Amino acid sequence: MTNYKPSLERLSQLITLLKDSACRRMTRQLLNMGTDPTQIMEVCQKSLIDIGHKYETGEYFIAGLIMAGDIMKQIIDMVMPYVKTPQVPSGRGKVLIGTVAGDIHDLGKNMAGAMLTTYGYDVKDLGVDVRPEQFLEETWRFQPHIIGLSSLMTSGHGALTQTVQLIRQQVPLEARPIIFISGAMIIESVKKRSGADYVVNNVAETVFLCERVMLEAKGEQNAKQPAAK
Ligand code: B12
Repeated sequence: MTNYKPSLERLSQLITLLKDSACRRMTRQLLNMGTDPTQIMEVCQKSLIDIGHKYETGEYFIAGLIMAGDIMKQIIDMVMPYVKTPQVPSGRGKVLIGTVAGDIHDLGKNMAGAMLTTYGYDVKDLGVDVRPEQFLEETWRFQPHIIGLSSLMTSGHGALTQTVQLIRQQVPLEARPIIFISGAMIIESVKKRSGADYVVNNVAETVFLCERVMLEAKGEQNAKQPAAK
């Protein structure tokens, strides 16, 4: 068997070839070498997009998607403990997340949830196949600052739009959460049509935007407070 030097490029090839034990070995080697865990996750995400294309073109079947999901989950589990926990206090903001109705893809959502928890956010995860009414109910109960909706399939865009619009219609302006949408098939036009505030494409972007939203919210709160005498 050829011995390859550990590299992100090789990991990507191994994922695309669905070699699960070799992927685990390579991930372990990369982590031991001090590779940035978020870089490993980005490589995985890209490789899974390639696998999606192979499924579309008939090179891989549903079993390929299942194996890819399984490999991704194993790599996330190995990598997460290596994500450096910043020195942040807890209770930085409340984030409600879930995958929209009709969709059971959850790896990206779980990754985003784990990362936000690490960064001190209070995350409530509603799971997968979540109806718009469930998101609304939990918005009343949990009162999130941010809602993150995951939708990996084009067929889920209707549910995404319904969810955003239901929350927009029912929640009064002063309590209105910022809504993020995310997933493989989401493009800017979907954001416009749905009425969501932001599209996020990866976990780094998600954390960055949450920080920005919370800073802006705090700024507004301070502006409303009477100046100290
Ligand atoms: C793995 C996989 C599966 C696994 C999912 C396992 C799991 N537990 O999630 C299984 C096998 C179950 C599956 C099933 C199906 N799948 Co599938 N799947 C994929 C695949 C290959 C990878 C998805 C993935 O996990 N990516 C890795 C993660 C980390 O990336 P991500 O989801 O993009 O998430 C990142 C960001 O978007 C963001 N993010 C994501 N979610 C969230 C949420 C929040 C709150 C935040 C803040 C951020 C955030 O952060 C993440 C990390 O950076 C994609 C291909 C692709 N292009 O993505 C197809 C894909 C999504 N699947 C597809 C299809 C067609 C199906 C099936 C219909 C197949 C079938 N015939 O049954 C079923 C659908 C079942 C259903 N009703 O939901 C199509 C959808 C095509 C379309 N136009 O709609 C795709 C695009 C493949 C393709 N190119 O054809 N699938």
